[in-house]
Amino acid sequence: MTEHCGVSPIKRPASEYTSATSERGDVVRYHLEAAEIEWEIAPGRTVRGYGFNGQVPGPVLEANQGVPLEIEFTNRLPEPTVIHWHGLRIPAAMDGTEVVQRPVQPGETFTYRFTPPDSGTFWYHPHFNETEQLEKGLYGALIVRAADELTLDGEKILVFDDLRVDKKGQIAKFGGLKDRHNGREGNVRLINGRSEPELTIAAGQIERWRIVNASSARYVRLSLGGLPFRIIGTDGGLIEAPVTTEEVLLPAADRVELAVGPFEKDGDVLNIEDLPYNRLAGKKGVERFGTIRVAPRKPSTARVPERLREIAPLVTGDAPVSRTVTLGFKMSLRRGFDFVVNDERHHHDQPVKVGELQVWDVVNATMMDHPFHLHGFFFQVLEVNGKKPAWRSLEDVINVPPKGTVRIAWYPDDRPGMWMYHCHILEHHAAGMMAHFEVVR
Ligand SMILES: [Cu+2]
Repeated sequence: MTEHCGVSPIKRPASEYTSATSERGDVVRYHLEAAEIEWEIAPGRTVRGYGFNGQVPGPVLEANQGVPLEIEFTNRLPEPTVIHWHGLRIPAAMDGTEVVQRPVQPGETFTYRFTPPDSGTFWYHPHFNETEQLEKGLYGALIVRAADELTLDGEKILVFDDLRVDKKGQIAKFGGLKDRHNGREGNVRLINGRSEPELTIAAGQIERWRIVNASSARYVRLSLGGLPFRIIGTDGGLIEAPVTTEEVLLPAADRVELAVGPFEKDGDVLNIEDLPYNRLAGKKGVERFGTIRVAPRKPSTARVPERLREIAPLVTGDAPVSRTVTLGFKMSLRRGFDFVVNDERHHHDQPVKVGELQVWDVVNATMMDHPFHLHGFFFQVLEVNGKKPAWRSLEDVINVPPKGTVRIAWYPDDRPGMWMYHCHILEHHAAGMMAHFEVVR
């Protein structure tokens, strides 16, 4: 059973559309509407925010690998917006950024059409005035399921966020240069739009938890009561083998899939915590996102396989670095400072050719962490500061440590058009730490 704020896809006869059939069935259709809402962050406590279909997070969009999706989007906000499908390897024209489409104006409707090629945990969010629109609540999870999906005793889809609430109990105004520098972190921690909720899991059972960090800037160093859990997936779906750990770091925009449990004792309460992490933008202590209450024991049929998937390495041995991307910081007379890529705000990078393997060194020339996000393509991490990662995975977000270098490899398959990469601390992206580039045939 999946626990989330469920909505059913709007089913219409396939004959209304030309591309309405596929090997695995009809097109799945959704309607999304962005509008101002009263967002209840805790019982009896509301803030004026933005929501999709009247809720935060927006509805979980359920999709099947290889089955076309159509999302008819209507903008009822008082400002333009555009929706980015974070992590999905879809055509450039559907990527939902201002470089591939005219923003959807108030009152307008735009229909996104694409076929998700990969199973995994993805999310959707605006790619216009993000520092305001995401903070106000515009985000949601998009789950793509494989035909032979790994199912455990249960599933939870958990979108983490932090919100800064002011003395009047409303979403705080943007904090100027300090927020522009550090990224906005909040004083209220949310799971699925609610402040510190209690989740339940039956003793003896193992659940699949799909987690998205939708925070503007916060790095969540996740702990579940200090007890071990297994990482089974990351941005681009399952990893090759489960990894047992007691904590996992989720930079802003990152995703992780966990096998959680079994817990032994009915009635136990564990904290879902964000452990201290110093990303050199103000240190925080241990902060609670929610709790887990262990419910009465239930039988378990879950089995987490020792092998989850094979991921073919993109690079074996030494491969020449084809590009260096430098994330930097620069003083500015007009704006105080800028965040830049290769010395430039909103950098226009060189094109990339379809079929030509890319090996990029992403260099962090600054004194703080930056989560690097590539649109539309997964990459494999070859090295972090010269060291091979402990396991192979497909990623679209990776933390680049201060004064550090992350070497990634990715393969531009035949999806020409304009793409982008940027820091996913939304304030840094807005301050210029982004680039667009063309994939050409
Ligand atoms: Cu950054």
